Amino acid sequence: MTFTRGFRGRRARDPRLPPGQYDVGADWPVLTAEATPTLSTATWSFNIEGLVEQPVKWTWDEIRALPGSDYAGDIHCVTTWSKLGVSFHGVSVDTLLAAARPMPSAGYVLATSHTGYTTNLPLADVTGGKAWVVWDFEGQPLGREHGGPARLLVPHLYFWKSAKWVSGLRLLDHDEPGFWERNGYHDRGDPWLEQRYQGD
Ligand SMILES: Nc1nc2c(c(=O)[nH]1)N[C@H]1C(S)=C(S)[C@@H](COP(=O)(O)O)O[C@H]1N2
Ligand SMILES: [Mo]
Repeated sequence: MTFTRGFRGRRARDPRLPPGQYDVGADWPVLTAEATPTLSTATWSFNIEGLVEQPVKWTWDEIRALPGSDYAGDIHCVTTWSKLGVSFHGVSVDTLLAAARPMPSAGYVLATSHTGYTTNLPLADVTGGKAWVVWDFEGQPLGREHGGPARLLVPHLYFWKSAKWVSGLRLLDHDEPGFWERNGYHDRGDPWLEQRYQGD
C-alpha cells in the first residue's frame, strides 16, 4: 500500500514531545519575569547553604575548574514550546552537592538567582544526574537573556525550574514555594504528567 502525503494527513507526532507541547524549532523564546541583569564573572558566585555539612561558595573560575558535564536532550516550557535535541555544558549538581554534603534532613532545595527569582524542587529532582549548572549552549557561552553567565538546568521538569542567573541552592527540610509556584504554577512541574498549574 502506498501513502501519499495528503493521504497520510498530519505528520506523526514526535515522541519526544510531552502532551500539549509543540516543537519550537530553531527559535528559543525568552521568558523573564525580571529585568535581564548584566552580571560580571569577576564578581559572580554560586553557593550551597542551608542543611549541609559544609556550606560552599564557588567563584566563576572555581566552578569552571570542576569536572564538567554535558546535557543533550530536550527542554519544555509550560507555555507549550519544547526545544528538541539541544546541548548544554556545565557541572552536574551532584558534583556541587558532593562538596557541600547535604544533611539527612534535607529533602528540598530552593534555587535562588542573582536577580531574586526563586524556584523550589525536591532534592531528588536535582540529584542522580538530572540537574546541572550550565554556562555553554551548543558550544557557545550562554546568552545573557537565557541566564548567562550561568543558569540552573533541570530538563526533566518544565523550564521555569531552570533558574536563570542562578546564585545558589538552599537545602531545606520542607518545601518552600518559589516565585512562579506562589503565583499558581504547579509545585513540581513534570511535563509528561502535564503538571502546569496548581491542581493539575
Ligand atoms: N531568573 C529567572 N529564571 C527563570 C525565569 C525568570 O523569569 N527569571 N523564567 C523561567 C521560565 S518560566 C522559563 S520557561 C525559562 C525560560 O528560559 P529562556 O528565557 O532561556 O527560554 O526560564 C525560567 N527561569
Ligand atoms: Mo516558562
